[in-house]
Amino acid sequence: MTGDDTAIGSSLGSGWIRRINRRLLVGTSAGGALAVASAQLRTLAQGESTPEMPPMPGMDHSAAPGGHPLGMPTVVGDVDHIANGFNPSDILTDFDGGTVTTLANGQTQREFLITAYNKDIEIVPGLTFPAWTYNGRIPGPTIRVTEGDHVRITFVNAGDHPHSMHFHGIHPGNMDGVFDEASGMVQPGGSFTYEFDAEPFGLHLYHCHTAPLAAHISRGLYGVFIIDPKDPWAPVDHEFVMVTHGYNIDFDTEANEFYAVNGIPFHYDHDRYPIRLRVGESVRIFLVNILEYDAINSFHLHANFFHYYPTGTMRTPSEYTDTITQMQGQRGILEFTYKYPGRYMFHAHKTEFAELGWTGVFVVEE
Ligand SMILES: [Cu+2]
Repeated sequence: MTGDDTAIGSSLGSGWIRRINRRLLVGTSAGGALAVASAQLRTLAQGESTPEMPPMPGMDHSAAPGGHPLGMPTVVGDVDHIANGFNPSDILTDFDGGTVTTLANGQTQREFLITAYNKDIEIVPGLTFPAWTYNGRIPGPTIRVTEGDHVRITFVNAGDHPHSMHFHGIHPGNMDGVFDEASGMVQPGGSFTYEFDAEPFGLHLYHCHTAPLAAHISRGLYGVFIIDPKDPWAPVDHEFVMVTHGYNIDFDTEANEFYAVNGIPFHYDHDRYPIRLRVGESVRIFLVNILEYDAINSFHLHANFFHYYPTGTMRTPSEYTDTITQMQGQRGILEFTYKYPGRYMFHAHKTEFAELGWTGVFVVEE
């Protein structure tokens, strides 16, 4: 936490006022870059029913008279994905298996280069967040290896604070990225190589573990770490990574002002970049919650049920449901298929989070 962060935080009032402010933030700046679509705002204010949906093919709502047919708030315009250097639509399927070699003992080695650096990211149109990133993106690269692989990650700290990579999984204490330079806490300008054998199979994560921890994580220093079982998961038509997180843009360290999947709030909304599927296709989601400051996050799938594998460490699902909750650091694998064509929301079932960005849509076609 820096002095300027504190100044921004203290310029706002009590917790209650902050809670109200973060809601008004989306609603009161109509006319600016950040605004609830006016028709939607009217719908909310007057309790009107949502305007009728236009035909689905093409998803072009430009002809919808007076505005926005969504049942949820959104933002107007788009962020500059090119300047950001990443796009949540790509992050869904961007798996990094590293540079593969075979060691003398026959073991597969996978090597990665991860650099931490500061980067301003446009999180909603017209609003940039002074992020700390792994490889310039939020979340960081999805590192994907197989059980038993030797993993070698060279971590370079090009930021201006000490950082580390703390992996979830089983490894020696001196590879845990916590206490000091000898165990992988890296000063600005320094580097460290984390090295361990990948176990156990499952869906894991990595994040910075440098104090103050909450501040470092909330700035954006986290990513997904998948260890596939040696006997692989059944093949599916789609595998998607989803990291749920928030942005505490006033640095008050209490509540987030925006919530997101894979870096950009509202990105997967149905009139923006929904995720496209076909009826009958099998889908596997690697869902990781790293949300800071709010205690619990959740995932709800509309008009469908999914099999849920907590932490992805067992081959039998623990639950068949349409809603799960996750604490910070909890994660799990979801598997489902859509039976009918249509548009289906997925979102935090803490609906306040959904209205502040943690929402998306699957478009399912015949
Ligand atoms: Cu850090």
